[in-house]
Amino acid sequence: MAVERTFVMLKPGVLARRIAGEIISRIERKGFDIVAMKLMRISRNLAELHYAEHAARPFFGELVEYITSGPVVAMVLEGEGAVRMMRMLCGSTRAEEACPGTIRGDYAMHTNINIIHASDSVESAKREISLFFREDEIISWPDGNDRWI
Ligand code: FUP
Repeated sequence: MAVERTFVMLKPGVLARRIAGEIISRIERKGFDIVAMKLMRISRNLAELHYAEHAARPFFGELVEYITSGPVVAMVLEGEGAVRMMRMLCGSTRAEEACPGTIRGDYAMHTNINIIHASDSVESAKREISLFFREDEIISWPDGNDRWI
């Protein structure tokens, strides 16, 4: 399977609940390479660009308000089939449909504050990564990095 990059964001509720470490731990345990990560407060403009596809939806205002309400952790993950793999780890968008064992299934009660974002395709990932990171902020893991474990 091809190595892909995906964009992941831990939403403000994660930082507010002090569970960022737990969520990042699940991502690490699964085996992704974290190739970029930053704590940031996103602007309204960036939030609107990121969620542009939902601009006409009734929940858009609330979504932008939530995502800009406090710090987020933005990440780029790399791995074989990383886009689909990370979506599986997150679970369904809708809180009531997210299976136990997934991040949303285990941590989210409400769809509108569903804890985590992960790109839904390789194309979305490219667009989202370029909104949040400069190319020189993304690192490559050296071959043979496992010798330090
Ligand atoms: P996902 O790709 O799983 O994040 O899902 P969507 O792109 O469909 O939705 C993006 C965000 O919009 C969700 F994370 C939460 C919010 N949303 C709602 O608040 N209500 C909805 O009915 C659907 C999405």
